[in-house]
Amino acid sequence: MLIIGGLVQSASAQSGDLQASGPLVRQDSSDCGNNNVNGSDPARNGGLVTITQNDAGDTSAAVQISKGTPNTSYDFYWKCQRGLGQVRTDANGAGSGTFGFKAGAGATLTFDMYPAGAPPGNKFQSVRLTPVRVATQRKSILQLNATELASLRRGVAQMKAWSSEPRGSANYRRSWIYWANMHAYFGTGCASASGLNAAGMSGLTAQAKSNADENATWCTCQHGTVQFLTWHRMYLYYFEKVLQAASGDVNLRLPYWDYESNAQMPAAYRDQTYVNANGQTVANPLYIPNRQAQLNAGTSNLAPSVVSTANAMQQTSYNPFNSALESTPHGAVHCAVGVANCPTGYMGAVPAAGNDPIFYTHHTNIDRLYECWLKVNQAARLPNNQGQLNAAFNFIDGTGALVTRTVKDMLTTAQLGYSYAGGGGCPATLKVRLPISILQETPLRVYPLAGPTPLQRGTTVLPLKIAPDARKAMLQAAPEKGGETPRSMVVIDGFTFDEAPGVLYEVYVQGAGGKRVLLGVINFFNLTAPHGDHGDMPGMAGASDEKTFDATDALKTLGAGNTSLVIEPSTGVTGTTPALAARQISPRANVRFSSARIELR
Ligand SMILES: [Cu+2]
Repeated sequence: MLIIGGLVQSASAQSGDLQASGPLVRQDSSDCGNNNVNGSDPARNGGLVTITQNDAGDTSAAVQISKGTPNTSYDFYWKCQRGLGQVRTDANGAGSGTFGFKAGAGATLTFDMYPAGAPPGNKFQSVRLTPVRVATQRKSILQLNATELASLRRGVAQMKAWSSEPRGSANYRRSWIYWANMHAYFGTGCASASGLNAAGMSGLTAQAKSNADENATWCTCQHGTVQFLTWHRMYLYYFEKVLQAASGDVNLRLPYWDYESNAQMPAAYRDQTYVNANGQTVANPLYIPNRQAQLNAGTSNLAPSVVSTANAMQQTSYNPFNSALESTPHGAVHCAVGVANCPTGYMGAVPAAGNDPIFYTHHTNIDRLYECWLKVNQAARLPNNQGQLNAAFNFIDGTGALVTRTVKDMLTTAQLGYSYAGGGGCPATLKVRLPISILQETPLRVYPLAGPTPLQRGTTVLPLKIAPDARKAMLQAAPEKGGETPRSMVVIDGFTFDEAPGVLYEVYVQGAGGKRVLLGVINFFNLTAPHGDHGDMPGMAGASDEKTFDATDALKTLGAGNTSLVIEPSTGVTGTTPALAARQISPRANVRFSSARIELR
């Protein structure tokens, strides 16, 4: 840990660090040990202190004020020892700061906090905080031992039970339905309730915000924006805190589903019952029936195109990586897990997805892949746009209190005190593809391939009519790239349909003798996301973003002969055929795109 001028530069919680967390209570005085401070009345709690400590006693205290006096500087004290620094509140009475100091490892700590002059009625005392050793590593779902899996089930079951607590209560804010609704929901103020008519939505009802906390937190998920990765990292951090509180296990960490290594739905989520600690067979809270049937039965796996990280991992800067990872595997996995692809329930529709326990395991894997990619060169790869970094989002902490946090305070796993277990490792595609040259901002050359094109209900084959000299240019070193061979990117623009097709589309380059190389897969998950401030999502018809695939290696492999672009429907799971997938497509779907081209970058 690096401590500079009292501010902790990198409060990195390694595995085996000591941690403690507790409320700041509005109370004028107490003894040095804060022996008469009681944190059990949420109405008197104005903030939270979180302690992280190593065995040498290097200690960081992260302070979050949630209900202070607006626009006020509070002096924060290690009680009866010394001042640690100041925290300034904003117009809403919220503020945060992190302070480093040296203390006895595992010794009980107490703090107090008040503005200059110590005015009565505006002073806060911490509860007694005794740091204890906690697990900090998120592991693969396949690596959890029986105790860890039992904690996970207990936590999810408790959050589901809290869904019937009174609206506006701290427990309701920690409930399963509240957290699903924080992501998005069907109903007033989010996505049109007509989405509930799609297949696989049994068990869900239209929702509506009913109080200030719900207004501040519901339907705040970020999709199709640069905050996709940053917001979901923050959301998972607080979901994990709530899950720890619900399970009563501070060592519980979110597991991830590494589907690129094992594409079968994990048994922990697939089994309808399990045998609990008392030997009783009981319902498994991680199972729901609202998933693609063969996946949920364990008889099919996610398709290789759906779980591939290859397109994302070759990106070299944040924005393109963020959108590539959001598309595949993120969106593709969502669609493949939904009962009949996007926009069906629960996973195939943004407003329903957070109701499926596998959602959090899926997103923890997305966060892990983000971390793998960042590790290559974190300083260069973290987002650095000030507008993005200063954006603030609202969440609910482990006690059920509303918190407002900025992106820059929750950007890295070091700031957040967790890491990923080494076991699963990072995708091989990350190692194979590196180092790779930076893609040109603007293409060196553009070769048009097709204008407006309707897709067949089966396989669409588009001959790549590229002049011989253009072909040569594609596979040749370019002076503009300092002698490197440019990347050949296939760009398909203006994908649209009249009715959701209920399939994914795999994109291939096909060479002589029908030999194919997969470029990637197109999914329509984001078309189910609520849009901006308009509240209701548009009808299911609509244009999706342009789709870009790197065809460099495919064109190299298949040579300069006659090649075609092949676009083929897929259900996203194994054990089926394009013909069977095509039968799922509505005759009214009319899927089409407006143009296709190859860009040399
Ligand atoms: Cu998602």
